[in-house]
Amino acid sequence: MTELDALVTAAAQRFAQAHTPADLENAKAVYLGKTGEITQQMKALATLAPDEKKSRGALINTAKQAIEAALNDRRQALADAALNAQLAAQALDVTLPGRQRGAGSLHPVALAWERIESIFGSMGFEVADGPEVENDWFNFTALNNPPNHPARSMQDTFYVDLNDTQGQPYCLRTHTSPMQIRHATAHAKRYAAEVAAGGTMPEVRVIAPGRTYRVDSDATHSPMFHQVEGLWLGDNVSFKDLKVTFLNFCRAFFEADDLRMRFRPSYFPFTEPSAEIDIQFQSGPLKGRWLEVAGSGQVHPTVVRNMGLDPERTIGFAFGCGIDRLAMLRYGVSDLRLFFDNDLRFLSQFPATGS
Ligand code: 2U9
Repeated sequence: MTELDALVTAAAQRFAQAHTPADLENAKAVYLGKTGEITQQMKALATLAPDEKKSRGALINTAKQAIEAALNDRRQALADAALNAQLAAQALDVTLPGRQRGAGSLHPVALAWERIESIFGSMGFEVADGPEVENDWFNFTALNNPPNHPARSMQDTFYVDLNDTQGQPYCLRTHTSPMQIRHATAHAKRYAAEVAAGGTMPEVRVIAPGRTYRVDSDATHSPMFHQVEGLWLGDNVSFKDLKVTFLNFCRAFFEADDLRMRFRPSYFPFTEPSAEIDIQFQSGPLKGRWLEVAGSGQVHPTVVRNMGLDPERTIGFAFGCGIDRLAMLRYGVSDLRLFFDNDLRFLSQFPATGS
């Protein structure tokens, strides 16, 4: 082995021992740097005769190329190793399931709301809509609750700093009745000409679910809560219809065919006579207890007249109940505040669609 062959072998071994790019650059300097072995050999050519210089120069060049080739091989090997290490560190399991967007779920009050609309829908009730900020007429006066009437204090509410055309401040509605007043008033207007010509007024059969507001805040009351009211008016709609309608609704809503119901006399300005409605489960954790779930009554003649209908010809009933309360009973929730805490541990227990 010539001295140059030995140099190439030594360089290759030295490069093989370099495990980082920095080590490799240091090793390169030993052979190919300004004061490196090959450079020394080149400088030594100057002392040789021209013939020898040529052949010796060719041999040195061959050795230099071999060292450069070994250097490049080692550079490539280190780069490959670094890439493999990086790939191993960032191991990607392409068989893992993709990250999906959470489907979310419906709020229990929304679930109860959907259920209420669907059950009353199956009994021929339309769904009314209307504003949450109301004027005095629709929220109070039309409902036989005139200014300064003591019954207004039953429904203390929030007022908006703006007066309506009668000089009364707008308020956040205290019940969903204004929606029914609006619905029935439009209905009466729509059929007024037919009635004047001797025809009969088609019946009003509507529910009004929605947000309502009162100045009330404790474990069982929230300043914002949800109500559903029902209104069924016609020329021969009686308390019997109220009993059947509400009993069927409760049995369907709670999926309890043996659920019992009772009426207790009560007072509301907009109904006369009025009654509280209690229900009793025959099984389950609430078995045997009478639970108050709604107020109801025959719509007061003044209210019928305020909707543009003739109380001598049109009669019927109304009821009102809290959707939050129905949801608590259906889903076994003991604290109303859970509905408004926004805690996902609670909310994610409910299904994504109506139940
Ligand atoms: C019109 C006429 C009458 C709706 C009614 C009640 C009785 C009632 C409360 C129950 C608990 C509200 O959720 S609650 O706080 N409601 O007791 N509501 S009768 O009467 C009407 C509605 C509309 C035109």
